[in-house]
Amino acid sequence: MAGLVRFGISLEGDLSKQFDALIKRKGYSNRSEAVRDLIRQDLVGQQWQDGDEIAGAITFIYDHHKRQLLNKITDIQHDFQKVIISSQHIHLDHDNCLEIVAVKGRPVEVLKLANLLKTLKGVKHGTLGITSTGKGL
Ligand code: NI
Repeated sequence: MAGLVRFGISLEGDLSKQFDALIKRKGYSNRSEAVRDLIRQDLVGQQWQDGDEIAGAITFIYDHHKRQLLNKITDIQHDFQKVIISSQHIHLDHDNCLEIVAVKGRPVEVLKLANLLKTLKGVKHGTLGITSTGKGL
């Protein structure tokens, strides 16, 4: 890793106030850490756009009583073994299951998997959290 580089940023008064309020609300210890996160966020977005290998988590909830749905979810996950690095099933309550699928791979494959799972009938809600493998950040 290269050494620390310092540079100044000029902001309009209003924007600066809003930024400080955001830092406080999010709990950053200082402006530098907040700026670093903003930059990394943009870099991660770039990695996705460039089709680089990325990491993420697909999280979804579904109706436990729909047995056919369980089979479909399992079938889909077996088809995406190269992308899935781990999955966890949590019995939320009597009726609902929560599943968290950790993924690593090309964005196009990860998106395909996330969309297949999220759009299954009986899946009530799903999200894809995207991050980076950490390489190059
Ligand atoms: Ni369950």
